[in-house]
Amino acid sequence: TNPSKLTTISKFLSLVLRHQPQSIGLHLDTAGWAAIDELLARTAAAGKPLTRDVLQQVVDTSDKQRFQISADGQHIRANQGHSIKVDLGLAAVPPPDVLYHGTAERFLASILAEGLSKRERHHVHLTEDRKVAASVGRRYGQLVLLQVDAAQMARDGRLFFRSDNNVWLTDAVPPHYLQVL
Ligand code: HQG
Repeated sequence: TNPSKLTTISKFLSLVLRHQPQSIGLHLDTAGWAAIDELLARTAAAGKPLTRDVLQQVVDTSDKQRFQISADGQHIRANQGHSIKVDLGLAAVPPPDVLYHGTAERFLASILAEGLSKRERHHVHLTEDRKVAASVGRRYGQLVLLQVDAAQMARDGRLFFRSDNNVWLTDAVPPHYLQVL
């Protein structure tokens, strides 16, 4: 399957596993898992037939490891990025001293006034990797790279979670922890 087809399928999986499972009548459990058999049946019924092989290829080739297949091979979920209510069961872990967030210039005034908020998702998404932050920010427009004083946030009692694909998650980042790079 060619890369652009895999990207299209990956975007479709992000939609149904993070945001709108009901759009194809898919059921996710409380931890965000969908039964693969059901996913294949629902996608076929929605006119977007998918095979198990292709699904595995999407999981294996995802640049950010967006999805995981359960140990028994029967279920799939998104590692992070949900807007629907799911409990990924992540434990709070101490963050690295510094984390990054990429955003667009047009959001900057609001972010410096209110801090980073989680918007439609469950958490604010941060990364250890400046390049990843930059590519996320460029999706929205003229890039602004923000540095987050995670060490100070942790000392102040704020919790951090790390998704299985190494995205750092926290509830909110007030402006005094932010520095524009
Ligand atoms: C902005 C990618 C105005 C925020 C990444 C961002 C991530 C504010 C947008 C994942 C604001 C929210 C998530 C405020 C935050 N005023 N704008 N107070 N606070 N914003 O998509 O972090 O490729 O919900 O800067 O790797 O961009 O999808 O979050 O621009 O993990 O797998 O509001 O998406 O992963 O946007 O990206 P999002 P995000 P995937």
